[in-house]
Amino acid sequence: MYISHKIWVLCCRGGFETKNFEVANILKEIAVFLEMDDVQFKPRAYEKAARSIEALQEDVEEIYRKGGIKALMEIPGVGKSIAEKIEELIKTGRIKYYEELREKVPVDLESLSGIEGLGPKTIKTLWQELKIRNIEDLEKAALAHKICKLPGFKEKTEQNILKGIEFAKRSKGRFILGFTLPLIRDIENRLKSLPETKRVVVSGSVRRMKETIGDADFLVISDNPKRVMDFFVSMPEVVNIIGKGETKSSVKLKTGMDVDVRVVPEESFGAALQYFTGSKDHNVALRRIAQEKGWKLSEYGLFEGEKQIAGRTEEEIYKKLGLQWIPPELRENTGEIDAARKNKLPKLVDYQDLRGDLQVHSNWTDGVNTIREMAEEAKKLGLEYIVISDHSKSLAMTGGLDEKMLLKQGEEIDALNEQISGIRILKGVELNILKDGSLDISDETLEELDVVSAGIHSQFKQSREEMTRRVLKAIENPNLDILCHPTTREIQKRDPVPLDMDKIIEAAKDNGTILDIDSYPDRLDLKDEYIRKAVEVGAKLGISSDAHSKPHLHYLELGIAQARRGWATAKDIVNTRKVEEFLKMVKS
Ligand code: DGT
Ligand code: CA
Ligand code: CA
Ligand code: ZN
Repeated sequence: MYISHKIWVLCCRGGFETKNFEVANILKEIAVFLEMDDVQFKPRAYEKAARSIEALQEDVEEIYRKGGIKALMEIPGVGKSIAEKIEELIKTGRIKYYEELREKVPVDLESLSGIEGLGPKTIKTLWQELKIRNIEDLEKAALAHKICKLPGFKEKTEQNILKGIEFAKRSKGRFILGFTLPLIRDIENRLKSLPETKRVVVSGSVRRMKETIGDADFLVISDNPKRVMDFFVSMPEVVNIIGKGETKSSVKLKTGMDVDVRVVPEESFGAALQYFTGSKDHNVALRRIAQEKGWKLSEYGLFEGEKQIAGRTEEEIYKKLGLQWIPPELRENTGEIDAARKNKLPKLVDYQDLRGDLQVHSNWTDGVNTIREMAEEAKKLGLEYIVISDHSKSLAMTGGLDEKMLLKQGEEIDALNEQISGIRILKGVELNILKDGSLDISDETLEELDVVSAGIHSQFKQSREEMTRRVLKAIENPNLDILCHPTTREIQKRDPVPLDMDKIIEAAKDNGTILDIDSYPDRLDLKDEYIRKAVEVGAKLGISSDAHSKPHLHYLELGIAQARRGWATAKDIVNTRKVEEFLKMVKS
């Protein structure tokens, strides 16, 4: 069982600003600055700490307040030196070390390093040679063919930079849900803790659990809207009040994201929730059904003439319209309304349904925590098993394991299973699918493991035919159990590799290979459309956190949301099964 929702409520207390986002961003930037100067190891350490902190359920400032530097050092990946820098930020509002690094290369790192293919070294060179500070400068220089004239740069580099800029423009103004959710839930809990609020709900794309969101839309029931609005616009992370009224206010946060709050009457709450949850296309279709019946549907209710006939709850609105209540994750007008009319909505996999996690990394490779720590944390979350799937040898940058190390890790897992009760640790690996579709660990060794996963991690630039052939070959390998992050996309960063997904899904079904839904916030790979195809075809699906430190285990929630948006039921997801049954499915 996975109890994410309960955990959020337990961990997030209200009343103060969440520093996590700011801390994580600064640490990530320090990593990039250090990499510019060829510093060894440290960049990875800063990056890992940042990745842990952005996934934390608790505010770092609160952690510090309660336990000082020592408590900070218990955050996975945070050592003494990083802890001291976080302390400095909390105490003084700045980190001197970071400011000194910034002075040397004063560029807009956050946006520049978001461009695919623009590594730290390149950013530094572009600053030194062409004084490029931000994306506008970069675009100008590329269009004027100034970049390809620099030593070591090619025409091709310039074209890739322009492509990267296009990509960044397309995703501009949207935020990756998983990285933003901790802050949104913190605000939600602060609003809930006000004596003046009777109910607080997030609607919009957040409630639909979309991969990225434009803004967050809160709905509130309150007898004293003025107090709620006063509180809302004076939250410490607000940088700009876009509008403030009795029933609606909008603010911009430090993170760049807008948040709306609407106070709505209790008797219209369901109608408002339905309307502001959207999607717009879903709403338009619903309104048409109401019109066909001679009624009118708005954010105030369902009306027959002047008389409100539904609106206090969402359920009564859908019911009046002759529909089953539709889970928010399905509300995209892609067939859910028809299904609801016929009483044929799938019973979606629930947020409590996962018993196992199919991809967990440890400090044997590029993870932060030990196998024991990961297992104990997973057990706390209610999981019954985890697959330890560290990287294999051809991913040298992660310190990937070779045959000998994998067998040695297996011995440690055997020992841990003896020592720890209440959770089973399975032996796995995340192999690299090589250019020709072969795997990088010998069959003999793979036979010793419980679960074998593989994915593409390099050589993304093949033709659609080549890439499809490569992945098909892996799927057909009898040793492979799970194809992980099948399209290898990274949201807002990298397009999926070109693949004939119909063929891949068919082949996965025919070979009994599990298609993984990687829950990491900027992966969410498979995406909803392919999940739905896999469900229709009857291919096996799995959900994994891809955790590289303890806090990342919470990301499973996002993978479950993704599965729900792909219309998957518990039966479609292999790791809703008990461990013995799961292992039987893997081996069949
Ligand atoms: P976002 O913020 O871009 O991620 O996406 P949403 O879906 O949260 O959109 P947002 O914040 O603009 O509006 C919230 C909901 O309000 C939206 O899902 C449906 C509803 N809504 C907004 N504009 C319209 C509209 O013009 N017509 C209808 N029927 N509904 C609308
Ligand atoms: Ca929204
Ligand atoms: Ca909005
Ligand atoms: Zn991977």
